[in-house]
Amino acid sequence: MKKLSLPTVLFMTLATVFTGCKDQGDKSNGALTSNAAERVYVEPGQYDEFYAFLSGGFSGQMSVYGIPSGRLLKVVPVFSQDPEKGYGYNEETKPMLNTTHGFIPWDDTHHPDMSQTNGKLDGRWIFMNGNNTPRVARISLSTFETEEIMEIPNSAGNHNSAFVTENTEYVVAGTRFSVPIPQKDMPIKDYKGNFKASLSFLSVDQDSGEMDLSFQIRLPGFNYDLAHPGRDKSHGWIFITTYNTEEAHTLQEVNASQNDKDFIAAVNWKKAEEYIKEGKFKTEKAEYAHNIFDEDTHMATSTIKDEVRVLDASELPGLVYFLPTPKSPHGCDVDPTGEYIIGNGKLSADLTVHSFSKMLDAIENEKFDGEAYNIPILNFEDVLGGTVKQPGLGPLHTEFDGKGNAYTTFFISSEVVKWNVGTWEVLDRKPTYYSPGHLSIPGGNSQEPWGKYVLAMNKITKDRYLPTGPEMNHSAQLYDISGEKMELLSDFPTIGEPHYASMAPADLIAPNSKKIYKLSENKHPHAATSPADVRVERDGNEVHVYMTMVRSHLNPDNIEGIKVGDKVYFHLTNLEQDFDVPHGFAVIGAENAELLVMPGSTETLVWEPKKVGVWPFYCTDFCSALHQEMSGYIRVSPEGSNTELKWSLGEE
Ligand SMILES: [Cu+2]
Repeated sequence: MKKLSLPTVLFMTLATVFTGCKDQGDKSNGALTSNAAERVYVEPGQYDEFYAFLSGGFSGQMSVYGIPSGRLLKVVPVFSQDPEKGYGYNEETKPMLNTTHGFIPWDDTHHPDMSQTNGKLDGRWIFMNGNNTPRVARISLSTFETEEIMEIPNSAGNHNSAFVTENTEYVVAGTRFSVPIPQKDMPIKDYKGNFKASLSFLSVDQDSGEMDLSFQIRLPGFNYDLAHPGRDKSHGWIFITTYNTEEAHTLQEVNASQNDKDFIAAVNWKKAEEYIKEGKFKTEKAEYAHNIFDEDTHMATSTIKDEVRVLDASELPGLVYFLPTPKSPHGCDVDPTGEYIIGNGKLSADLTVHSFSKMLDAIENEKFDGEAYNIPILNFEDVLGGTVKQPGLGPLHTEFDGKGNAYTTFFISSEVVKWNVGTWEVLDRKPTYYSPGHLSIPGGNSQEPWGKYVLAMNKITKDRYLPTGPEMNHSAQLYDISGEKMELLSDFPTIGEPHYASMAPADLIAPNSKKIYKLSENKHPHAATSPADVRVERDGNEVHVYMTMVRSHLNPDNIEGIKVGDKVYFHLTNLEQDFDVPHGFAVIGAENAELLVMPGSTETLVWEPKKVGVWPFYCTDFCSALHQEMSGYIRVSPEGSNTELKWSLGEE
């Protein structure tokens, strides 16, 4: 066994001490003031002031909460199949989960980021990463549906993603793990110097939101963790934390913690655009899927693309610089002015803050302290903007309130610490229950935060709720940060493992929320928008049922002439034109899920009956007083029988 380094031993010891529960805090709810309840209470019929969009971590989805109440408003399926909504099970959305590895019905979501205009949140879309099979999704904040998924080639572990630049020019996605590029069969021990990393720039169409993989930057074979685009004065740059600059391929917990400092990579993407214009890229073969949900037809298509433009940072001067940052930095956060870049060194006693203007000055005067793979390393002292001395243990992430303060989560010492940007003085600290990862302030990673609340997303819940077996749902905690001191207001359980959350004022989102899909605009090729369109058609052993749904019947509700061995496509159109009247559809023995069809739209469920009989189907979503009557029968005859194909509604 190799010798453990001192910082690692220290980290492990502290982890044991601090991730215990109860004994370190007050067993009460931790709220300081008696009116905390009033401040999170939203009266029946009243609305929350903010939306919070939380990644679902290993659930693969995004959950939407109201803040300050902590009420769960919706779970939006993104990378995982969702039987509740039929997402990834119905014929329309299956192509959304297509990749070059095949149909991948799950992923690990980490960082939702909202579109911005002039450095301010604009409430149009949320972009979010799939960590495992590298992908970036775009979710509409009008329909609250996933409209697009782009696979990221030459990447492995798309953790460092998805980050939106100041005018949503790009969504930036970096690889966590370095790998052979292109992938090939080679010994793992030959990692060092041979594995490489990619940073992808997905351009965004400003009308449709559609993404395109514009180019990639090839980087040395370190691990790339988190990033933030510059803003205001640093617009045009993106800052990315690295770890494992040791390029270790085994026992990383020891071998990737040897160097005193890793790096923040400062990437000049405006320079990258110039290089692209000058043709300094290589076009490389790389297959990746691009999946789009069409707004008019409500059907997704998956296209496999096969090329990417690559800029090599080791060959193109001025593209990337390394800022030495102690010690295995995790979060990388940029303050609202764009001047300060905060490196949250997981194993570091202090928080290191780099200065953007000092960085530019150091670059101009070539104050370099060596290079890594031909990329200049800037001198630590020359770029240092400030140090927050011993603010806590295990810093992970920082956000800003727009009033000159920063808030950092400390995983090991389980707390949120408020400090001043500029004097670097610690102003306040409050415990979290327990071990927070990210935190979020509405607009807290933009030029214009709404510094009223901070939400800490805790990894460990332990004794905060009634026990629910060996696992407790992760917990979020809401703090009021409008005053000088933070005040803990409430706890609420979350879904999966929320990493980051994007929060925004309700006024920015709610007015644009879609109420219905207009039936007159339904362009689904299998829609039945009137009784005249209702029919059943056979084509060999494929049967297509064109069915409508309206309170409180399915049309047709009697179908005969189906045989064992048939493949039945139920195309359901919801004729309702009222807000919040979806109808569901389920049929016995279906191997997929239900359908949940929104007003005015069409969805398709495939059913392969295996047993002879007369089988019921029904509406799953309680829609009217006569919802229980919203059902029908389908008769399945033996294979080869000559039962006549017929369908009806209301015939005796
Ligand atoms: Cu119904």
